[in-house]
Amino acid sequence: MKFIHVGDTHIGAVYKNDTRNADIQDSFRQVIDFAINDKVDFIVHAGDMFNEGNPSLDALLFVTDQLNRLKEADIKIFIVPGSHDVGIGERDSILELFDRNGLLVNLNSKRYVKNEEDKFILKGETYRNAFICGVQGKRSRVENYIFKRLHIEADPDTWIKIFIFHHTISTLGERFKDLDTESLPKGFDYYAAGHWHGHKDGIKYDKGVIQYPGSTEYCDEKEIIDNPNRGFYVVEYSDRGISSIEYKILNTRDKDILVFSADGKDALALKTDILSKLTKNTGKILVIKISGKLLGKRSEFNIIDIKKAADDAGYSYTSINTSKLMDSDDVTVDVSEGDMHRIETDFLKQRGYDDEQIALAKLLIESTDSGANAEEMKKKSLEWFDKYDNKRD
Ligand SMILES: [Mn+2]
Repeated sequence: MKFIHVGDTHIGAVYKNDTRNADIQDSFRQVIDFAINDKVDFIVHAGDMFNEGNPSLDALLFVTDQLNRLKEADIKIFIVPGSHDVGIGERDSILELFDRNGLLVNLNSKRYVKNEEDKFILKGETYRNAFICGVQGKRSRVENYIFKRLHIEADPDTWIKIFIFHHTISTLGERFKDLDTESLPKGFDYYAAGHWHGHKDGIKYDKGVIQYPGSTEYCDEKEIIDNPNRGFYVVEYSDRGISSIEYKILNTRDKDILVFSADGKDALALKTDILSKLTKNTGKILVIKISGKLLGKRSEFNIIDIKKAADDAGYSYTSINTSKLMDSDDVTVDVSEGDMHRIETDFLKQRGYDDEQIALAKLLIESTDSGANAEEMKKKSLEWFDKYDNKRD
């Protein structure tokens, strides 16, 4: 028997670039092609099927077509919703629509979960001698609460047990974690993880193994730079348990990552330097990172010209990161002491923002930090406009 473990396919508008959004669909299509050609028994998807919880019609139709291909090939797909699969203000995930139409199995559909006072009772499915269950991802970091009360009604008579989850575990780094690794339930052979877009395999846990396939396409510039490959796993098993796990690399677009220092250059010299490094190509991804201190003003450095030159050279997507580019006007803020509030305010003041602009910036920083929901943010923003906007002419 054989299954595919994939996650973070992010179908939808990840980029403001049609070619890249089509690439994201293409990677998903490659996974489905593989599943059909290789006649796998089923697929487990670890969440973030879609990039937005309210996907566009284009994204919905694309996924419907691909899931219909699987259905025709008699390949079931089991999934838990990821943090992106639930729309803001929605109770259910968009995946529920596909579940009700028989195109996938949402393992966090109501028939699988029962939330009691002291217990979160979770059922799963037995399919092709595998027991499969899972816990969906949430946007807020309250997961330990569910996991501590988790009570799984597992089928004891299967060859293997698979647990799907959509969280970044502490083993990957305390800073990013939304779940302590030890909170994961014990007794599973395969932990099909999602949420972390990097690829990480072979994390031993209890008698099983935790696997992160990563996203099937680069979802931002950092992923393009940090992780060389995108892919998914093919897992084989028998009555003796899991016999092999293979990482399959997806075909993604070629890329150029160019790093520049502005030190000792004026805007024109920096631009000339960058343009000289662009080469003719047919549709590569281009990431440009610029750091250092520019002679003169940063505003004299025009990234539009660079983007235009990159388009002309044939690049299909260009990202220019100037967040580490300084100029002679740039300020430095002492961060050795004091709280974040003071550091942020000092920084914004030194950059020449007025009190009113700082108040809005602080409001937005605060709202995102506290994981405020849409309603709260709307309320706070309106309060802000009431307070400041009527002062405008
Ligand atoms: Mn994701």
